[in-house]
Amino acid sequence: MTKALNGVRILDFTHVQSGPTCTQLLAWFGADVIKVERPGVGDITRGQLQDVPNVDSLYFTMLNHNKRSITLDTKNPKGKEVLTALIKTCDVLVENFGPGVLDRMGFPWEKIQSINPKMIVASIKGFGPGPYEDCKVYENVAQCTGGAASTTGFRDGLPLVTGAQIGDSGTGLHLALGIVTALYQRTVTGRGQKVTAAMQDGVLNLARVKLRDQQRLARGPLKEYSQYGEGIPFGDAVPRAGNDSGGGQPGRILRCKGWETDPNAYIYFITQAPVWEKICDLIGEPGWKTHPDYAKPPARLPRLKEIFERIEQWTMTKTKFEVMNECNAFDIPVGPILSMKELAEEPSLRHTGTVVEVDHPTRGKYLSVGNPIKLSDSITEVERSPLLGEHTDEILTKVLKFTPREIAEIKASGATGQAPKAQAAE
Ligand code: CAO
Repeated sequence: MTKALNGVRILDFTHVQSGPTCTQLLAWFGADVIKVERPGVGDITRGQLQDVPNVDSLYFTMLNHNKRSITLDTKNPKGKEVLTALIKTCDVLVENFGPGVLDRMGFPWEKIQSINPKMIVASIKGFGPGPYEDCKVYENVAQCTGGAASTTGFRDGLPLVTGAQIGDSGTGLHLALGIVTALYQRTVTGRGQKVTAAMQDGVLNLARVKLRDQQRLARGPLKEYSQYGEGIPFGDAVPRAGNDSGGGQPGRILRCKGWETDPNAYIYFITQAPVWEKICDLIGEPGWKTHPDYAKPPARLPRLKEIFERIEQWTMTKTKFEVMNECNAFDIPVGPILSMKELAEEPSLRHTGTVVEVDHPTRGKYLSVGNPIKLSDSITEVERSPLLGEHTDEILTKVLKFTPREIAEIKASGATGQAPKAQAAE
């Protein structure tokens, strides 16, 4: 079966997490992704958080499926020739180097355009143009500078970062959309273009509802925030809201049976207005359906603490899965707090390919997250990540079509480093 992006070739200059997330998605949709890595070193994550000595880490393998790897020293003159050949043959160059790196390498936008006017150059940087544009950025820096940390956590505690990688993987997702959009526009214009996604911008986009609340705050207190019901005044910036719902339907995390020993025996419970009467019946408070203090959403807002404490008395008598089943029978939206262990073992996620087992020549079998985006006509097959430089010869010969003599010169120059490990082992 053909894949959606068959025929698209990506020069993948990405490293760490944000860029690799983007190119992995494109590879899953069928693009030929050629990852260019520094000889002997490669993507730094190969060696970070290693759980098995001298084996590509899970950090690397889980972000670089379905790619080919070529080792290339792009500061070596022969390496620059190979890079030029890659630019000629690829449709998109994706990079998330520190600011100015591509220019210092001798490949600014103008030069890339002169080599291949159809090339799309897609970049992730920490910040867009402005006072911080030259700064290097990692995940938590982006979460803090994009408005997520100031609005996450409890009012009386520190700002918090979230485990979801909204700065790295979130921006990778944004960039992937920019790339396919530019590819689509190129079918009309015939031209490449620059696509940039700044991590600060990506996080702010995901924290959009908090900028909404910032403006609402100018017109009065945020009534769905717990602190309103607790009579605590608001300041001039959106406060941290704990586990309050970010939408118009109040919600909280509540204890379930076993919470004393299980750190994940909790459920997110939403008191959605259309199902309020069903909630009242379920928890044994039918009188609240008509009582003026509880019947209508505005009357409930100052009483949310008391209401959720009463609901929690009920959830604590059941496991999180029992609450899930009983509530969903009445269309009441709830979310059990699922641990990574539970997700890894969940059969339905294995069935859809969202959690996949992958075999790797030096690591053996490991679990990964597959493609979360499902296309009915472009099925994702998750293939293991490449060993460092595994496809160097294949790319020089079959993609770039260098002659044996040219390849010998390239190798003799040291541009591709020493013989790749995978081939040495063969
Ligand atoms: N051959 C030769 N040199 C290479 C090379 C290759 N194949 N690949 C990279 N290099 C060189 C670069 O040319 C650069 O050299 P100079 O600084 O001399 O120009 C050098 O490697 C370092 O590149 P870098 O600045 O990208 O890497 P770093 O480890 O210093 O910084 C990071 C890492 C992530 C902070 C930075 O790349 C960055 O800010 N990226 C943009 C934001 C981003 O994506 N952050 C998320 C990372 S995931 O948490």
